[in-house]
Amino acid sequence: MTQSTHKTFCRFCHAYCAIEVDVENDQPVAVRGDTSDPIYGGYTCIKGRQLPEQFATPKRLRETLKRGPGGDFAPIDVDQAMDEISDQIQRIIAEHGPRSVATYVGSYGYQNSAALHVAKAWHKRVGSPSYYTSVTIDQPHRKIAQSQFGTWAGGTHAFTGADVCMMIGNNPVVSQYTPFGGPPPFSPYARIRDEMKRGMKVIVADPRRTEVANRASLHLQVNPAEDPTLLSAFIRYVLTENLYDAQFCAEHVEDLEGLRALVEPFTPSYAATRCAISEDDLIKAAQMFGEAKRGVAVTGTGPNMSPRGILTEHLICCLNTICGRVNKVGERVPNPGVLQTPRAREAEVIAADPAYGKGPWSRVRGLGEIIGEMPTAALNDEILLEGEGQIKALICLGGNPVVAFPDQDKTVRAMKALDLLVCVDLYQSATAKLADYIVAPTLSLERDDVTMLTDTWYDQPYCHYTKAVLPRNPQSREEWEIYWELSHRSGLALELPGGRLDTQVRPTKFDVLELLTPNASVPLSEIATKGHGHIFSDVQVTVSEPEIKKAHRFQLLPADISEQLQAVIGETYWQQPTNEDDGTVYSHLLISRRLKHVFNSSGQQLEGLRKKGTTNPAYIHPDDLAALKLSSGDLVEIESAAGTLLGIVEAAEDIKPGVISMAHAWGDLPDNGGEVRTQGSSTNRLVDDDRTYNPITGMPRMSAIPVNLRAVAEAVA
Ligand SMILES: Nc1nc2c(c(=O)[nH]1)N[C@H]1C(S)=C(S)[C@@H](COP(=O)(O)OP(=O)(O)OC[C@H]3O[C@@H](n4cnc5c(=O)[nH]c(N)nc54)[C@H](O)[C@@H]3O)O[C@H]1N2
Ligand SMILES: Nc1nc2c(c(=O)[nH]1)N[C@H]1C(S)=C(S)[C@@H](COP(=O)(O)OP(=O)(O)OC[C@H]3O[C@@H](n4cnc5c(=O)[nH]c(N)nc54)[C@H](O)[C@@H]3O)O[C@H]1N2
Ligand code: SF4
Ligand SMILES: [Mo]
Repeated sequence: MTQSTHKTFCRFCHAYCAIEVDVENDQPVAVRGDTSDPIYGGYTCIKGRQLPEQFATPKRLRETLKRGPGGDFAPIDVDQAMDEISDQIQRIIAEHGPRSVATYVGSYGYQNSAALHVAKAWHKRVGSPSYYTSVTIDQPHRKIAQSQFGTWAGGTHAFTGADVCMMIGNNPVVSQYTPFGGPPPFSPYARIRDEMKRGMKVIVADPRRTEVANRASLHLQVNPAEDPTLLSAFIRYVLTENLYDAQFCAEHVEDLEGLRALVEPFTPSYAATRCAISEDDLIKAAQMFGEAKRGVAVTGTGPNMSPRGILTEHLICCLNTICGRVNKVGERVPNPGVLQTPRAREAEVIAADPAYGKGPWSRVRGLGEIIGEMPTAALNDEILLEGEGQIKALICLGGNPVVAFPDQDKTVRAMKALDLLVCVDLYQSATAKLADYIVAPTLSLERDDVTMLTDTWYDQPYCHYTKAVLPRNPQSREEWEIYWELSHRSGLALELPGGRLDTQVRPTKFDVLELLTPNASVPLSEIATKGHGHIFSDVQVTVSEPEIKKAHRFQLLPADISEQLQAVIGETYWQQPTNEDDGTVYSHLLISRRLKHVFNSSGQQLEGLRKKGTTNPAYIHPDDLAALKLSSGDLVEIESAAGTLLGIVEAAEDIKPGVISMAHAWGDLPDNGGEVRTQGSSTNRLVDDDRTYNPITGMPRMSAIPVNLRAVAEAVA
């Protein structure tokens, strides 16, 4: 028997915890946190510790499957599959044009450090704009808001060392995710605890008393979808109480007086009533935030899935900026990135440049490219709508549209309408069941990777290059390799930032990653020699005076922000959950959340994780449950204007009355009903995407969905 132990990092989620893996006879047998790692210090979670089961489970695909004429799948040699897929794609491009071939990169595309860039390079090379990712149904509103607001070249305050952090609709203790300025998503609980010990105040605004709210200095248990109200009240408070940075505003901000006038109606008492929180708490929180010197407010998926995501993100930019929460001349940028191309960190505004409205255009709903990608909320329509530009083929890299996309029934129709659906997936997921080919992916432990995605998420210049821990399954392919296979067969060379990818000889992962990081602050070859995670403390950057002052200003009132803020005043969700389109009233608002033991739809297959739950319960306050004459464990039908789902109710004291909290990406194909207790159901059955949606991202209301619920007899299930 051969035995060995390897240092690597976990890629079950994007936290990339440094781990040690024990391997016996080429099989992983145990995973532990690497206590010697300078950032992670030995942290792991229950998901990462299941990598041995993920390797061993018979449910996992070890070879590529092809759908036969009868509809059943049969194994096919991977090279043969690549020949066939390449032929079909070339034929579809010749017949329908390059736009007809699309990629959707889902969350496991992001977990491979080369996938996004190589897929995008292929799309550029063949001239297909049809490049979609999960980001445009995640938190695209943040980047869009920032793009029309302007950014500070010196960066905004980091979490570590700040006096305050306000988190609005994110829960990093469970999700291991926060955008810049929130707790770094690496053992976040320990980070919050340490900073609070030092004196940081933490404010959380969430309709649920979340794991992070439990640790906060102050929890505002707000109504869902009231984030613009809450933030407007905060802005009004810091302006009226003179807690803002007047000097910074005078120099760098446009339209301060206009914003002041617009937030005037959002008095503490009005906002507290709408948010259904105490006025005293709202004032205390606004004061806590305003009186601090360092630290920012951040958001997460909650407000991004709720209506007015761009407005919420914009108001976050406004609040942080008027309080001057940016790195000023002489301050260190805690982590400029190890793999990034170095750029000037001057004390000035990079001018607003809206990341939308320039095309290429979608054929539906007036949508267009956003943040350099086509909007995923329009992908189904682009497949279903006949005519020039119709999408005929889709390569789905580690994503699961059937449970993750808004409007499940439409998604199923779209996936079935494709001439070619290729899924690169570890399992026969709800989506992969509809595929023509399911390609077995190379497992994370079988491949080299570098912490590219998280490069600027750390609060220190940390980087980890890992070599493969296990020998590669020769019948598998990496996500990026699918595009190399296409390039190899068509002779179209892919251009990466550092040069051309050889079409003839299969490149190594290292070759590809090197071509993706040609101007890294530390060369990849040096990072790779470490063999473990390392802080590259020489990567030091300090904010400097601009060499030539350009005097750009932050835009406090770009685009239709004034109109939107005025319209917020007329809203009535807080009085009664109402469907905007026809005024129908409902009893509850259903909000989204994450569960610790799964990563979206991943992990639901593993016995070690199923012990923690085999469904996505509809969590509801016990008083609401009693009023509905329901008990925990009852089967219910939840109904919105768009559809219904079967769910299992569960009493939870931490949910605000009037709210139901339910995780997304559960369940199987919708006609596979009756298995809600063992598979859960998709909350995207309650969402449709062609009535009320964000006019820029196309995202419909995926949280704060007005719903009714009623008991159903078990036999119906
Ligand atoms: N209503 C509602 N809808 C939502 C959300 C919400 O909060 N509410 N959240 C949205 C968000 S933030 C996101 S990111 C999307 C997620 O959308 P997706 O990324 O499309 O969904 P996942 O369930 O993460 O899909 C991951 C797929 O990868 C497969 N997989 C697992 N391991 C591997 C691997 O090693 N390699 C490969 N190639 N595949 C693997 C899994 O089997 C699964 O099918 O959903 C969005 N949808
Ligand atoms: N364990 C685990 N980790 C994950 C995932 C997972 O499925 N499981 N998914 C990953 C993905 S794809 C992403 S994008 C990240 C997301 O990371 P987060 O954004 O931290 O996601 P959540 O934990 O769902 O936190 C969203 C919070 O918003 C609240 N909320 C819902 N609607 C509203 C609203 O209208 N207003 C306010 N203020 N709050 C609201 C919910 O109660 C919830 O607590 O997590 C990632 N990490
Ligand atoms: S938080 Fe858990 S799943 Fe995510 S990288 Fe760390 S160990 Fe893996
Ligand atoms: Mo996400």
